[in-house]
Amino acid sequence: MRKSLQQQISFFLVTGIAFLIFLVSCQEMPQAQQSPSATPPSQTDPTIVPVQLPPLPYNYDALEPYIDAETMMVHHDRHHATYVDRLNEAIQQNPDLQGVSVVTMLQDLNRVPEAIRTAIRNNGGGHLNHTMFWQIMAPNAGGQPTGALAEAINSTFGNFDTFKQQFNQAGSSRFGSGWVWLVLNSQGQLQIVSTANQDSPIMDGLYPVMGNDVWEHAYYLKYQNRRVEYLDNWWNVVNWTEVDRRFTQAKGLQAQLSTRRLQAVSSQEFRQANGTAERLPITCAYYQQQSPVVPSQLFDPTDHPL
Ligand code: MN3
Repeated sequence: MRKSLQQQISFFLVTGIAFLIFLVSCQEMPQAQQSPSATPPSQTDPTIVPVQLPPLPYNYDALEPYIDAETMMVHHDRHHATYVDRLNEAIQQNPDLQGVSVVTMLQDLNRVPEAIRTAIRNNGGGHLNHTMFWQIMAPNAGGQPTGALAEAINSTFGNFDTFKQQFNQAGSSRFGSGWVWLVLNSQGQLQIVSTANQDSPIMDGLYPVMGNDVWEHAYYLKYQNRRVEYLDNWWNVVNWTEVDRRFTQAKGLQAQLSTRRLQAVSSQEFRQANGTAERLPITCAYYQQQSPVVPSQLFDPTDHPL
């Protein structure tokens, strides 16, 4: 009887241990099977890093009272962060695009696979536009530009006040969400344009010297529906030092390039000349070889961290 009890205990112990081993092995097996294939190649390549959200170069409340701290926090930490997250998600769907700059992709969206084209347009544009936006604002800023930029504004628009008036008019008349811009065009001239949603001027071969975000998320908490008041107050936070740096860089680079190469960006010429290129499968190497329409040096490398 005692022996039988010992046999039963031994039996249960052995069975229990065996069952535990079985359970543990069942849990480890899928991991062991998944690890080589479940990790995307990009995560094992240390040279490929996702697009990063650039830090705000000042405190949330630095632009008070013209732009409130809560708006800056939500705008940077949530809206811009979401553009970055969704941009990375889109790029991960097509590993061949990893390492291709946002600027390069936006310059000819037809070469981006159709399945992620809209995502790249909206979130790549959103990332690029906001990266510039934080830099061209600063505390204790405002006033007027000086030097070559002031001269160019005066010669193009007559005087600074007229320029501001036309810029604000373009911003207030943009229906729905979008941006208003001062750009340098392919002829090296300043021009005011506005774009819908997160479209970037570089999609039309225009260099964004400065731009104001007229999405409601940029002003609604403080100004509600009063976009005109926001547009007026925004001039108090314009960082002319940075805007002037962008203008000087754009002018210098533009001067180095032939007019033809610049004009090709905004015209249909490129697509016509390249025929069916946009239907070819895209690869990183292909893209870099076949898309030299505008040298990436035209754009500020800090605009496109990729
Ligand atoms: Mn915004």
